[in-house]
Amino acid sequence: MANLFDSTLFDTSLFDTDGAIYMGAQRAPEHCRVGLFGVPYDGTTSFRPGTRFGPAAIRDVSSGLETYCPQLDRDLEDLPFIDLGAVEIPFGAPEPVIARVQQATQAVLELGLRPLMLGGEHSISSGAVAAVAKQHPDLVLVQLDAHADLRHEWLGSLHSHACAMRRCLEMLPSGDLFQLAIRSGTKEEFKELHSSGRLMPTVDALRKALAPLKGRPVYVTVDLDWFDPAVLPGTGTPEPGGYFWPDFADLVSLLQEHRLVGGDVVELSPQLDGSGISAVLAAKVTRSLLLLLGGG
Ligand SMILES: [Mn+2]
Repeated sequence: MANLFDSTLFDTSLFDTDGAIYMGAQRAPEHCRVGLFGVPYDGTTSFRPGTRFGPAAIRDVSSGLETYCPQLDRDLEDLPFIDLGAVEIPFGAPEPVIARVQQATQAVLELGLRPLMLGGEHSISSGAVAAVAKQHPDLVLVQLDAHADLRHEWLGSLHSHACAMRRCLEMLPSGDLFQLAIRSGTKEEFKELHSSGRLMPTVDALRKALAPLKGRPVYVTVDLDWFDPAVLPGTGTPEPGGYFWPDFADLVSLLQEHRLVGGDVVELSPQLDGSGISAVLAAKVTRSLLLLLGGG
């Protein structure tokens, strides 16, 4: 496997730098604030696989975007960030993959960088959240998703992507999880969403809930199926009735007022969308999160 790093600062065997790089990124961690990495894994995907191709597709199309974000009035060219490539993972069962993700995220944190992970399926998030919550025990978690992902197990696996948030919650000492505008799940999951007070029906509701937590470290996990299938058809479990760019932009404004310390963008399955617009949307979400992570 190729290794382009010239760094003695960390274990470079954790990452593979074959393939494209996200626009504007560096390959050396010196002077960087944010560490981007991909996890090309779709081992538990229940309906339509293909998220293993997500990180590469996001990088490929990123060069078609501007580096400047008018909403944030920030430019990626002014933000030194590293694209570490893909985490080297074994295919098959999720447990060793999640352990590897935790190890890789830990390495990114030890470099003094804020991690941004590109999936891959949603089950990988618990590995990243575990590492970030170890550094920030008061971490607050915000989830964008069509699905509640609160199952204890699914098809015999504790680490199916349908259990992603259940596993993340176990890694979150504060228990402060906010689930934004979830629109699909079991009756039991919705009962829990309501009784726990974690379901935020709108960005405005989230704004109010986060207001007293200002200053706390925040991690945002973006399952791209939160967006409407009309604008993001390239995902394995599409769910009609979703959201659009202005809704995400509203969230970006909200996150600007908070201390974002990590995040992920998961569940892009680029081969399910021949037009390629899903990957472009995912790359733009990535740009917003990079700029938020690098900004405050
Ligand atoms: Mn989902």
